[in-house]
Amino acid sequence: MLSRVLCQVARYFNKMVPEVVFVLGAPGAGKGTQCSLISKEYDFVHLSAGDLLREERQRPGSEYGEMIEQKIRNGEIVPVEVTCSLLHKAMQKSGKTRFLIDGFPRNKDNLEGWNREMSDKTKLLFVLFFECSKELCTERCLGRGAAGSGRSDDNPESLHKRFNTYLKDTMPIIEYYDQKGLVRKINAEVAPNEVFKYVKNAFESSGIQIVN
Ligand code: UP5
Ligand code: MG
Repeated sequence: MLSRVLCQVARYFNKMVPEVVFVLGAPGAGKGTQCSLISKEYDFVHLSAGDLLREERQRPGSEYGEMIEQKIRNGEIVPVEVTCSLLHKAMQKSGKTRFLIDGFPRNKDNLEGWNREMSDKTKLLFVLFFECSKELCTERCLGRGAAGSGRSDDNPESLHKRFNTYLKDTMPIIEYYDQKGLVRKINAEVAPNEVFKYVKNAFESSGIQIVN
């Protein structure tokens, strides 16, 4: 009897620990598109680190605005203290407990900062990794830029830098999680709805149910 009660208490407190899925992949691989689809069917809040940084850049009086713009335009990565604090605040503000963290952690500084500040406050479920060729990703981002995305990094020069950063800094992070058996690789070269079918398989095989 006592052990059953203790088990229930443990489960209750476990549920309180926010659960996160990191969503990684090259610029234009479809992270944001898939996160929107996931958050419609699953009980996960989509938090895009890039969107949070772009919002902070626009916030009147932000002490980081200029630095963020410079980093984004140059395809460089913003110091983790800034990004992690924006993510933490957004998690708290949502009042929810399950999060898709889109586009983070993307380098060693991000990983170490998250591990220092957040890893014992959260549970990492797995890492979704969208695999897509450089050619296709570039075509998608340039297409989005031509269609008026307004993103200061959807141009050939910034894209070249974003890709270099992705290969040099982000791939080692994906490999780090892969060695821990946490990476779910997704073929992101097909149409969005087809990609989403693979995503659903990944969620299902991790025991996560559709809610809507
Ligand atoms: N599209 C999507 N899926 C498609 C499909 N299957 N078939 C055909 N077209 C598809 O999609 C990109 C475009 O492709 C869209 O037009 C879409 O319709 C189409 P999207 O879903 O936006 O792809 P995504 O992978 O999200 O691409 P994004 O450009 O957002 O990726 P990045 O990782 O480059 O951008 P992010 O916003 O995460 O980061 C931008 C910058 O912010 C970074 O370079 C960095 O400077 C900074 N940053 C940090 O410093 N730290 C962080 O933690 C995060 C960001
Ligand atoms: Mg995105």
